[in-house]
Amino acid sequence: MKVTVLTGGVGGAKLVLGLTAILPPETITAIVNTGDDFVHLGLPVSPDIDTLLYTLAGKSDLERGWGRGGETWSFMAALKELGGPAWFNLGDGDLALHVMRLAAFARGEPLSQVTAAFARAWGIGASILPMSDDPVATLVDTDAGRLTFQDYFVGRQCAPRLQAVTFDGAAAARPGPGVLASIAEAEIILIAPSNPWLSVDPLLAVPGLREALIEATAPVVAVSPLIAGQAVKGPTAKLMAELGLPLTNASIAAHYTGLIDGLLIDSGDGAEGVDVPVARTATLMRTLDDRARVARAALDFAGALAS
Ligand code: FO1
Repeated sequence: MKVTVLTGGVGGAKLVLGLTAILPPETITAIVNTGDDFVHLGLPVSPDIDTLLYTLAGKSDLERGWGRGGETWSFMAALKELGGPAWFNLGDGDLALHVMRLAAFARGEPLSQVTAAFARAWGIGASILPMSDDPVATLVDTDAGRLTFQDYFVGRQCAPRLQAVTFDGAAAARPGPGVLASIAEAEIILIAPSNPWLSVDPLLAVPGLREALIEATAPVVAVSPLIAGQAVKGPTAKLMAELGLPLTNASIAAHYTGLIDGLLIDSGDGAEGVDVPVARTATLMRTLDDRARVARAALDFAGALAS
């Protein structure tokens, strides 16, 4: 059973972890958003890839949702003494990923290769594929102007009113190694409960990805990021309101129209206006059991759709 998941952010990582609890990790491929990536103090940071690496390696900080558990911050303390930028926190352990990526890039190695090396070093069996090895930068048009993703998300804590999201470099980006094959060969394809506009759209903006999903023989099931019209974490609901979209599963289904065969929604939610089949489970993922349950429900739903 080959399962391919399109994922970004913390919610996506939770679903992938749930999948690894119920399937052999080697059968799972995660195609990961790189639109959040940026260079900070000369260091290449890939937040969604790193969040997934930490989560699957059991190294993530469960409170923060990003970065390492048990992290120390002596680098940041020293940086602040020197008047360096304090708005984006680089933990002492986290720095190792960015430095190793920088060294890999200096050797001409692409993001996909160094990511696979990290996964191997941490004994991660699932395949973690960047959506592209080419640079794609999510830019957010707001009432405070056009912002880079991390400036919007971290620097300004998603406060500015969002008007549009664009993906600089997407038109010239090629799908990363293995990405199109993992969609074509999948028996089930899942879209994780990531922010559709900020974390999934960058993936769909890479030429060839959207088409591959449409042509895929596998059923495509999206897990709604909304529960009772709210997002579990992050700016999804605020962003939808600013885009003038109802905070409903119908808006999520409409966003994925033509791409998905089904939408997995929370047990307590309605499906009015959802134009694809729905299945329900308690989609809030706090514990590993929760993650496994949502993963199981998504796989069972996809299986039912396939038959
Ligand atoms: N998020 C924050 O809210 N504050 C931070 O200082 C911060 C630092 C950081 C460092 C490395 C990394 O991989 C992620 C980091 N994040 C931080 C989270 C990051 O902005 C988000 O995880 C994604 O970009 C959106 O999912």
